[in-house]
Amino acid sequence: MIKRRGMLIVLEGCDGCGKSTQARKLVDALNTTPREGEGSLGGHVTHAELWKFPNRDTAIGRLIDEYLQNKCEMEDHAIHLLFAANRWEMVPCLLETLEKGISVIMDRYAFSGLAFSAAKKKKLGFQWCKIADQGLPRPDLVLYLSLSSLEMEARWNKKERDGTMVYIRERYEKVAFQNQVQAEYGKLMMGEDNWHVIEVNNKSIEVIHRNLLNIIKDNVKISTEKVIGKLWL
Ligand code: T5A
Ligand code: NA
Repeated sequence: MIKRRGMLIVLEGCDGCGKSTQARKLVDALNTTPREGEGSLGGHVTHAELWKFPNRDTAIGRLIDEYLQNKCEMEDHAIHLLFAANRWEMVPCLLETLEKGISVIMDRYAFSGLAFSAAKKKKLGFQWCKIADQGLPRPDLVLYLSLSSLEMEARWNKKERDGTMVYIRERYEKVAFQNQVQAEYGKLMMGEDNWHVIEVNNKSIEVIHRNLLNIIKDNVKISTEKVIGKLWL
């Protein structure tokens, strides 16, 4: 039997679209041995881990956390590079994990870095924003959860983080800004064969979950037989 690497699956979308909820459910589903007759992934994915960016637990991540909570200010280019550095510092561990055959469900990645920075009024420039993340491990799948502005805002008011409810809005949680972010994501997904857009308005958590699981199922064999690629190279 061929030893397969793990899959790298990224969830993207605006703030509050349900990435973290879905990421947790996907990891649980992939780690559960399917019962007879249930949608098995054919034994291709037997173990999965949940990862998240920004990773607020590292020294760089703590700076990012302060910035997002409006506890400090940072020049736009500088914070963009910190977000990218926060991904690069995890690359050796990420590659090792995939190599072991463990799949990674990633709650945000370089696409957030680009969409949020490029959406800023003092434009940093789309191409400039891309450079810092060029060469990162390229995801096998990007699952983009698309949510309307109206429903988005309602969700910000009942946000949970690490088991506790958070009522304070973070820096980017403004509708006009998020609309611009969605436009930047639109540019990013153009011509990409590994992106899937999932409309999530008025859909239950369970329905979206099954939708995502089916997409993974359709792609698992082909992904795990290929060498992991390099992003934007
Ligand atoms: N950022 C990030 C950058 O600028 N550059 C970068 O490089 C990176 C990586 C923090 C911010 O950092 C920016 C982007 C962000 O602005 P974050 O920590 O991922 O990023 O924070 P958020 O995206 O804001 O995370 P949220 O927790 O707000 O959003 P999620 O994870 O998309 O949503 P989730 O799952 O927590 O759900 C939100 C609420 O909706 C409910 C949930 O129960 C919860 O209350 N919900 C549903 N309700 C109804 N129907 C459904 N189907 C639902 N699914 C979830
Ligand atoms: Na989240």
